[in-house]
Amino acid sequence: MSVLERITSQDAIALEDKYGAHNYHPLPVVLSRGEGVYVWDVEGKRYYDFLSAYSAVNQGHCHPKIVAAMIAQAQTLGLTSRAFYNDMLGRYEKYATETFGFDRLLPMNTGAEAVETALKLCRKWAYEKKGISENEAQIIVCNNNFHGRTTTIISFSNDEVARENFGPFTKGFIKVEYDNLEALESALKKNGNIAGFLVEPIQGEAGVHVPSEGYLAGAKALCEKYNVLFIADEVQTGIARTGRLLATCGNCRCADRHCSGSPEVKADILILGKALSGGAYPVSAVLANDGVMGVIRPGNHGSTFGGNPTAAAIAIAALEVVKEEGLAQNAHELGEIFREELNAFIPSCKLVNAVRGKGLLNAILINDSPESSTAWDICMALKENGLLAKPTHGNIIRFAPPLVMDKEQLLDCIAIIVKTLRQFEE
Ligand code: IF1
Repeated sequence: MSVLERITSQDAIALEDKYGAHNYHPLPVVLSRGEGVYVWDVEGKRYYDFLSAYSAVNQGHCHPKIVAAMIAQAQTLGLTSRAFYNDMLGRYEKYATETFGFDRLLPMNTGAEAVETALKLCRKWAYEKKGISENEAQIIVCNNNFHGRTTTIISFSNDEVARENFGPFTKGFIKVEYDNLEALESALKKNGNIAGFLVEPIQGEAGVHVPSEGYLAGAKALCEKYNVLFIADEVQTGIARTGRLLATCGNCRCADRHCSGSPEVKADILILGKALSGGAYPVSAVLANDGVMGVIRPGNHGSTFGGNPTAAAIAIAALEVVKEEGLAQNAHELGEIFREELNAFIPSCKLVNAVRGKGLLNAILINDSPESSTAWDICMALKENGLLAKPTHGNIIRFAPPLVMDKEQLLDCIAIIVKTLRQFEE
């Protein structure tokens, strides 16, 4: 069988089982095509994609404008490395810094690389600007965080499955309770060597935990009070997912009228990834103003693919799509409908305790133990009914469709979710 011959789902799964590392436990569906809010399996069945590749495909699968930009650039000049200049990077850096309201951008590829970059930048700023003694810098993170899977990042994770037998771990991190300003201030008071506070505006993997109103602004104010950098990991919440261009917003210059961002919540270091490319290509970035980014000098940091012309062309197109198609406003409006409809349904459904989220990053809490297979079984039934979603931890199912979904499609998806939950009740 030639590598590109059509194969059955069963064959595809068998190949991965035999030749691939078993580092995932995917839902048993083999996808072969995507367009907008839909994906198709190899047998031709169509599904609504309610995961969006973990919020990387905000602009919808295979968005024509993004794909066209990728093809055009890849056929012209794909990669130069940063040993030389190229004619796309500066244009991308200008467009993105103006879009998000920062002086400078450091281009990387994956979200984890951007998080690592932000940690290095924060430490270097602490030694060279704040005057913390070399190798003494501490960065505060939150319990139940998810920032990626490198050895340093799992060093401050409390997910034992992600940590087991990967030590020794990187030092210099202090964990505090998420959404608890007293805990944050207590850590800041206790230790004079704090360089930064790394936080997800909404904890996605932990189960779409939306913090209390005022938490992010309060955390930012505490960072200012103690001269500590506020580092926002918007890899999953950014790029219009939560109903605004950024969940922390701040003074970004997003076009959507809904944005009620307040400058108090503007990050000192902003981390972007996933939908920065619309899911077409690994593109991530770290943005900061000159007072922070100015500590980086030639040779301090880099990456073969970071800032390549193809990534630059794709990211410009992906950001233009967000603005041209009003995706933040759409995510806000459809998110309101989603939670309203599910909140109306939940009282009549013993299986679901609650729905929570912001914009089109939502989750339902299943009324069963995290160790149960109920959430997984519900996702298997959703798959049969034409909608793909996956549990985060045990009893929580994340719902995150592409932001290009329209109201009719959303209502169709809600009907599928309600029908499936009803089937489980019988
Ligand atoms: C997996 C989770 C989501 C992220 C935030 C950095 C990164 C991620 C807030 C790293 C990546 C992905 C990774 C993927 C599954 C998915 C995920 F379930 F793992 F936690 F979305 F919630 N910051 N999240 O969410 O970005 O290096 O992956 O590009 O590892 O299984 P990356």
